[in-house]
Amino acid sequence: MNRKVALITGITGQDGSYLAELLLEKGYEVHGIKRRSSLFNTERIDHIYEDPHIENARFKLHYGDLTDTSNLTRILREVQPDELYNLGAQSHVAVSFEAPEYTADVDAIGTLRLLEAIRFLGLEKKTRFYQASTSELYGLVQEIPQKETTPFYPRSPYAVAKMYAYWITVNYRESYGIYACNGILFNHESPRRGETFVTRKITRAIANIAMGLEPCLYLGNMDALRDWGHAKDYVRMQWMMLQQDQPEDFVIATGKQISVREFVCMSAQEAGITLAFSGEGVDEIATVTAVNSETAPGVSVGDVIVKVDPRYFRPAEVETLLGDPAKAKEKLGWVPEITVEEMCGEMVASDLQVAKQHALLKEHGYKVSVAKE
Ligand code: NDP
Ligand code: GDR
Repeated sequence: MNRKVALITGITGQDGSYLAELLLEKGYEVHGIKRRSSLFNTERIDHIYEDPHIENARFKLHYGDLTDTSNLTRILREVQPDELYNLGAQSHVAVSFEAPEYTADVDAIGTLRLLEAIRFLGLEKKTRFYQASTSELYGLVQEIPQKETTPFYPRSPYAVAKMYAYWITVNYRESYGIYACNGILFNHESPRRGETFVTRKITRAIANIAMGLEPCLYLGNMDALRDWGHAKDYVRMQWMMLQQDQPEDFVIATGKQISVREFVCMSAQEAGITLAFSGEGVDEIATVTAVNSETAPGVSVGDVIVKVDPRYFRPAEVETLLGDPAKAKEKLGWVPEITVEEMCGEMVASDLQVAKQHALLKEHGYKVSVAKE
């Protein structure tokens, strides 16, 4: 049978899990690279896992790491992918200030390692390459909204590493004729988003606060503006980019932006909590002004449930990002289908479900620990 073969780095992450689902639905054989970890780290893909003993299994995992050249080359030689999606990365901007060298190794040189493996194995004409580029490349924005031609001005070790990855992808396309493209993706979220990114941190904390499991959410810069979309819409576009006749780079965004503060209000509202913000800078707080006691039994009017903690400020901040997805719409017919309001609703509902289970356990005397950064 002649089915397409895809290899995904970062398959255990948010995007990797949605992309793997999409490709399996499309009939691909999907291979993924997962890191060795002392605990299972496959929660996001357990529902699509196939026992390797099953004949003709279409979903296969390989141990690997973007810092390990020989391992990546061996996996590529074994899998011989038609499409290679490089989604693996140390993807947290704030963490990249703490671990800049590691971030550069994984996010910048890791990309080079994959492109070199394609070349070394003579797969230039076979393997199409997708690079997970980012709106963080625009950093200190030079133009509003940002499109494919907007100059870059990265503002973190993460963004600088991703800038190398962006250009090495372009360079290998131009130098060796590899079908390689960059998706310049603006922030995208989902119930599977990592718990330390701001949207998920907010929806998870609001759910826990609503159920009386924690008292307060601590945030950094609440003025930051982001163009937030849904990961499901964005992985569809990753696949579409590799199906064109010619490789090109595309901005993927919704074209709308809201602030972190607005996302907090939206999430609280989803849980039946109305908030009023007061104070400025590090003294800003959010107080409950109305509450539906059925949906948020753990909260009362007058409670202060959001505060600022300067610990979450970054050495250099990206204040505002707003994408222009016109090229993606024009050339590929791509438009996002899920609004930020719908996405927020889905995330809060999912986190409330977990919080309710935890509250029930607590009520019956079981110890419940709510992991936080
Ligand atoms: P996640 O952080 O959810 O997933 C990152 C993945 O990379 C995980 O599977 C992780 O493994 C893996 N990984 C981390 N370090 C290594 C390593 N050294 N070797 C191999 N794998 C590694 O990110 P997202 O799914 O949100 O994002 C996917 C990609 O898109 C990333 O490259 C990110 O930088 C980029 N991006 C994301 C955007 C977003 O808003 N989500 C926007 C623009 C770009 P493990 O599970 O073991 O930690
Ligand atoms: P970002 O996402 O840095 O845009 O990178 P994140 O959700 O971490 O931050 C968005 C904005 O919110 C502000 N913020 C906080 N952020 C976090 N994480 N925690 C807080 O407590 C907090 N308070 C305020 C941040 O300062 C920032 O301005 C994401 C990642 O997925 C990258 O991999 C990807 O490339 C970009 O999106 C596009």
